[in-house]
Amino acid sequence: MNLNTLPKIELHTHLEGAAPPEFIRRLAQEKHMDLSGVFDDAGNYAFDNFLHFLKVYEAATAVLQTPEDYHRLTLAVLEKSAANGVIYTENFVSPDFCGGGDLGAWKEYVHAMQDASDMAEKSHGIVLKGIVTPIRHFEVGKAKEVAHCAVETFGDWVVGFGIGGDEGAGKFSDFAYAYDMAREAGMHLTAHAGEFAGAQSVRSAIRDLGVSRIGHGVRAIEDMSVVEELVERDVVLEVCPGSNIALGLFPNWEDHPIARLRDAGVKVTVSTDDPPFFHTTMNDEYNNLARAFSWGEDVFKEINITAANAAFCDDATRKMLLEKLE
Ligand code: ES4
Ligand code: ZN
Repeated sequence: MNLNTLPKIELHTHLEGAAPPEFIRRLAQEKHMDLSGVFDDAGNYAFDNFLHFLKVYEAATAVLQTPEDYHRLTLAVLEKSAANGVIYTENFVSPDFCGGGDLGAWKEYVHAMQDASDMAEKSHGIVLKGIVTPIRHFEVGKAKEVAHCAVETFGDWVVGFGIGGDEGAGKFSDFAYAYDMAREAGMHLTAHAGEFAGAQSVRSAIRDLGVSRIGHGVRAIEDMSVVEELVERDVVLEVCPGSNIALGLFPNWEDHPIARLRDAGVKVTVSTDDPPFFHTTMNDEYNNLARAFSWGEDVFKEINITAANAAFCDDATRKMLLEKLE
């Protein structure tokens, strides 16, 4: 069984978090920017825990300053994804990082990312869509600005809205207004929950924000009534096992709850989150899951069909993806 050539659908990656370290170093060199503290001696991103990860992430992201930088980033990221068999991917993109929340600037960044994704579709046959992400540990007021940027660019490429960042900062109800703006515009909704916060955060994302998908959500396993709620409401989890293991949520692949959630009837999908930060790729995820749970190609096919059906894309794209998975 060669999982590396299997066509894959990925629903949860942060665009900046997928930046190859050599790409960030090169940009820093070109701009004469100091990135001490970002890399270890081997040249990999270095951090001790989740909050430190967010700091290192922001330090690395600081070298990305123009739409042209994001154009290059998008091409570099999609090339790596395509090399892992990914045929469709949704990336979290942030108006806070792209133009500081200014709508005019954000539109230029979206144009650049969309142009790069058109180029990658032609050269590598991979489709990218954007999910606008408010960063939870930035000021709460910022989320409304971000929602405004999201709504004004919602269309063929910007398709979803999904909060990320430190799950310890604020409550979901603080962001309900921003989510209402996105929902009323017709955007698809997801939220990071049940990663560093417990099962109740998953319930709150479903009830207070009305999301159809959850980023991670794996700690739902701590409360079977939340697992049942996921099943009843048909909520899809964007599970990133390698990320969870790298950040110490679970000690190893065998103890990761993805298989137990799936066995309980929860719709699970597989993604990399921030692949170079967590020393993973889609091929690594698939090969590790196959080894840990004796999953065969049939399970991965089912997971990819789930992902295609849960993708925030238009129906023509979904139909094309489902045909490619057959
Ligand atoms: C995240 Cl804001 C952000 N960026 C990258 N990875 C993340 N995980 C959770 N929040
Ligand atoms: Zn994430």
